[in-house]
Amino acid sequence: MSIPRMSVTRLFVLLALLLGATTARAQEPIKIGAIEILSGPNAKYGSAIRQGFDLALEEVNRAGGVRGRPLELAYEDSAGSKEQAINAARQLIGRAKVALILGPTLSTEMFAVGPIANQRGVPIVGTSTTAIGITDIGPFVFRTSLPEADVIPVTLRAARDGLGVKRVAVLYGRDDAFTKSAYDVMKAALEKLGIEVVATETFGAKDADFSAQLTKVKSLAPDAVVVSALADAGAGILLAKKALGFPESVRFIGGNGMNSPTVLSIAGPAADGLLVGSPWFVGKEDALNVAFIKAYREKYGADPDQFAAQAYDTLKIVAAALAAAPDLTGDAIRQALQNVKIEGVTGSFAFDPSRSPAIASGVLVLEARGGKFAILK
Ligand code: 1QQ
Repeated sequence: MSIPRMSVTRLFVLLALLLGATTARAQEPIKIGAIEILSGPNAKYGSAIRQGFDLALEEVNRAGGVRGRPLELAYEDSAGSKEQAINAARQLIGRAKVALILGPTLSTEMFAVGPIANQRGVPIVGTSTTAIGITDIGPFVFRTSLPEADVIPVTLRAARDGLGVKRVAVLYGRDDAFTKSAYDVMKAALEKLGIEVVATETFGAKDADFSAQLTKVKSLAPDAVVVSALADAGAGILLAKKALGFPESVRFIGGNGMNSPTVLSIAGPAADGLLVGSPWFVGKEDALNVAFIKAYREKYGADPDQFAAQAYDTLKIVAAALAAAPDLTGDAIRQALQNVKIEGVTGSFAFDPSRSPAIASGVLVLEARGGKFAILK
């Protein structure tokens, strides 16, 4: 049987159209969302996180994307407000229909947003949420950041054993979930280590004057001052202690909020001697980290910080889970996250059964000197 000429042409057109449609469908992006603080004082954290995500996203897409499709990341700015974070989650889940949410930046925000994502069955992965109880929100809530409970005891032990710290004062922010939770961790760790607490002082989220608390602390002559604060308050406390003439031998010891290099740039020489614990350090010499630092410097013209490094790893963790999941339902992604194992710039990574990092052994104690963090010797 002979096929008329026109029909053959039509057949080709039809085939080409079909093929085109199939390819377009195959290349439709997989959409995920991120809720981060991209404006306001705590944008120091959120913009570092965004840069880490964007670099990893570029690498994932350059290597062919996920399931043969590009990965697309939609940002929502929470500006550090719970209400804005909640609206962002509703927008990402309800309208953008994302497969998964990254963030939010602060534990305080996760306690507001996590229950919504969890209730809607959308996995949510915090990269910087370190408070106690984050993953207790529900089975769809994950975090890749080491909880303060794993980090602070290591920092305080190093201060006791390496620097002879025996008597401390504690200063913490009383109205943020992270600063309060880290205080609870500090209190318990100090007790366990047999370090005496000579005073416990607090401050509010908007406070900028810490001289009353620090004047009292100075009069008690502690060996060190343990501080649970976000970056601006942390830097303000360091500036105030310098202005009040604290002896340089009195160490200030911070939690995760003070791991941002912006604390050092705001406080200047007043930050010298500050101790923090971190799962990552810019000078880590393994091949993955060296390549990360190089790519980050090329893209942004600056060094990454811990928050960017954790975000970079998290995007890779999430891409691996999205690739491994049998389908892209929330439940399949949740289970795939639970089984993911990768080598990242912060070390080997897997989630423990309660969805926090399984490996907590890589804590490094860092000391600020001349505007930079270095490993405490
Ligand atoms: C938290 C934190 C902050 C310091 C993240 C930026 O650890 O809110 O849990």
